[in-house]
Amino acid sequence: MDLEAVCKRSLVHAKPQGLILQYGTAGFRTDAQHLDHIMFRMGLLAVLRSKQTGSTIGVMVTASHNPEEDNGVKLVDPLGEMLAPSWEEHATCLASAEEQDLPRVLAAIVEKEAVDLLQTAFVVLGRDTRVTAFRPSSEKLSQSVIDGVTVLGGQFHDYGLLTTPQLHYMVYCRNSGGRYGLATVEGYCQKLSKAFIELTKQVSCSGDGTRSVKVDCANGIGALKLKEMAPYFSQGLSVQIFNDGTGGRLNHLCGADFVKSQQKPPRGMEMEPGERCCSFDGDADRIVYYYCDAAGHFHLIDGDKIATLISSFLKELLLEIGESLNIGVVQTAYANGSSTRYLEEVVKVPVYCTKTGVKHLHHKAQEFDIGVYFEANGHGTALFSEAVEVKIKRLAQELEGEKGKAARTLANIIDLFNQAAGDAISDMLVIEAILALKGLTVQQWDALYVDLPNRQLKVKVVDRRVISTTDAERQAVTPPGLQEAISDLMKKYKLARAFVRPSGTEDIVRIYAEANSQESADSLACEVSLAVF
Ligand code: 16G
Ligand code: ZN
Repeated sequence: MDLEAVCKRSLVHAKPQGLILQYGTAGFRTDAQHLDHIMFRMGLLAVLRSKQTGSTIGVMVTASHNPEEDNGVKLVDPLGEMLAPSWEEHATCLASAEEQDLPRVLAAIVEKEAVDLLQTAFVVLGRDTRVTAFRPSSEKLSQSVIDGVTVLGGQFHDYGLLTTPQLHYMVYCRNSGGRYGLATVEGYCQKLSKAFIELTKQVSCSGDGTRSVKVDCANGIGALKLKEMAPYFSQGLSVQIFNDGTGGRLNHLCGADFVKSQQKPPRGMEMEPGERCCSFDGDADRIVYYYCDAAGHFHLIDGDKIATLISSFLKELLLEIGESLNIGVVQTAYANGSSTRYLEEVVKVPVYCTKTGVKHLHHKAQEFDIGVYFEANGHGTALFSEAVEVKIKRLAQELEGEKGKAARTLANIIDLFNQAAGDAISDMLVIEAILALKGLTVQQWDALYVDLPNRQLKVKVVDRRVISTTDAERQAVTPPGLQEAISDLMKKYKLARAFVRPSGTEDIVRIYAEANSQESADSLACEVSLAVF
């Protein structure tokens, strides 16, 4: 490791003195002006992680649903997963080191993680479409990552524009020795589209014709990648793209985060009653569906209802095949109480709750033969153990009749999921396939259960770290007395549930409350927010 060269090069990407940023729930994310040194250093860190694991590591430049002037970066581990927690700490240390401390911090990571410096390193990069007039864009920031990679002698492949889940997919493919798929955009499009067309072929046989869906792409990378992919699956589904980036600003009044938090349609979407519409977020790793009814009322179908549709379908298929596999659904505290009850009592699947943040859900979902995880905000996927995948694919060839048909459906569903990360394009195709196969309208899907009225609030406090939680963020541990206060408030309302947690992405505290009426949910949230001060 040529530390002298690193230090010299680092001066080109000098860290503003005193600036401390943390590797948060989804990497570093802040105003793009403050990120150049972070990018360079994440290039360095990716090389060390690659040398340590002997695998390809990914670096994604994106700030997802944040405003356009922000940017961010996250590292992707060998199996396409989020970076391991101990390395998140290294990322924070490296990002916070003043120039003169850089050699010491790098050497400490090498020693602590027993990095073999003689190993070769390979890093792949992807980036979203952020281009801003006065701030460094994703393209420029990617160059800084590359600078960090090369100064440590790492090799790289820059995929350029990719959705976040596409980059996760590429990393997984490259490290699975081709088992998972071809590590190219073409390979991704082909794998998913082939599975989707196989699935929907059965539907056209029953005379349903081509389906269509309206997609709000948040003026982001999703628009580009969906346009690129649409021709591959056009015989099964036609997509009408809105907010494709040609007229509006990224994530501005549109996208999955806006639709979910505002509970209203995105700007620019033309909705006819009963039409299926969906929104991606800025880097296309989240999706929510919605429609408006004949009276013009807006209905949101969030990650919880997506998880319900998917897990009931998988359960039905297993029943038809006659296989009893261990299936589990993973949610966070934000999951609507009605969804949890429906999953447990009607679908009859065990439901688990983890802390917010994809890595926690993903990790838990890996414990099952089939693990379905979704955050209410629309990030999620399904994971199938390798043994299950092999078995189902064998059964798909061996079994005949209805059992064989169900096994082949499941085999294609497995291929249609992006098992490396929640993926708006892949999830959309899974949902469209399931709705088509089951002959469900969007209203019928929505009617599976009725969400409990709920309210989310955020409050600014002097130091959000005074609030700590346990039981997957459902109980406050500190400050003393807070949990007792919340529990007392909940007793005043029917079907009430409330919790507070410090945000992992913003300097605020979030409050969630649900109850049997909107008025109750609203006042419970309000009362809890007062208890936080
Ligand atoms: C990040 C997480 C998302 C989580 C959100 C919570 C990933 C890829 N993204 O966007 O899963 O829901 O943070 O934000 O992990 P909060 O901590 O501010 O509530
Ligand atoms: Zn995102």
